[in-house]
Amino acid sequence: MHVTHEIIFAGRSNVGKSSLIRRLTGKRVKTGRLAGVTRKPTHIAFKDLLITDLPGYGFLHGIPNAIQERIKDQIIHYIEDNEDRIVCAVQVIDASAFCEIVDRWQARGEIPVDIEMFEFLCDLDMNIVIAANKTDLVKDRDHNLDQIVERFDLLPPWRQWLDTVAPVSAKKGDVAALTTLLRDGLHRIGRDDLFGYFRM
Ligand SMILES: Nc1nc2c(ncn2[C@@H]2O[C@H](COP(=O)(O)OP(=O)(O)O)[C@@H](O)[C@H]2O)c(=O)[nH]1
Ligand SMILES: [Mg+2]
Repeated sequence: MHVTHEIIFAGRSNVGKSSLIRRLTGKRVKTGRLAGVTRKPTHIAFKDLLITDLPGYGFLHGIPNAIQERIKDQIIHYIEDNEDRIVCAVQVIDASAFCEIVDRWQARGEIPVDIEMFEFLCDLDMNIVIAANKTDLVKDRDHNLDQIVERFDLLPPWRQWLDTVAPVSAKKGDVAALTTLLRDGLHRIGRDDLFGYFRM
């Protein structure tokens, strides 16, 4: 069927993009043999809706900087090329490591790649969902999420952003918050018929 809508999953390598898609849809996306080395977007199709698992961006041990930059450029181009059909951009982060990584980049005077990606998606006026994954590893969840939204320049408390932030754990199968936001997005474009493809 001709693809008219798309939901993309973007995020650093190893944050759990592929695991989340598997939990949400019950379908396995092809993954590279080594974590994070998937260079090309991989897809699942439900009728005219495409689910896209984008390559991981950001530093990854053992992969040269030039290649990492090229992957990031490819992701940006992919999103720009398909902008019109993307109904939701899910930006996946590792809630247990996010703040530390962002602060480390900022201390070096660099823009953290996650923040750069978020701003890029905002500039395109995308419907963005931040999927804060690996919450099973986090002790004080509310505090952690407050710290996370602050780094995205969203005013805490995080519960003010329930339409943007979905705390999840792909590992525990706790993805209802994300399913709800994706279904909301589909409902807004009159596509309740696709609800069934996303599990609670
Ligand atoms: N503790 C924990 N580990 C997770 C979770 N989701 C994914 N992982 C693990 O994180 C690693 C990377 O997951 P993957 O889905 O391949 O990440 P991707 O590179 O973003 O697609 C794997 O070892 C997963 O088992 C989660 O919610 N909690
Ligand atoms: Mg993956």
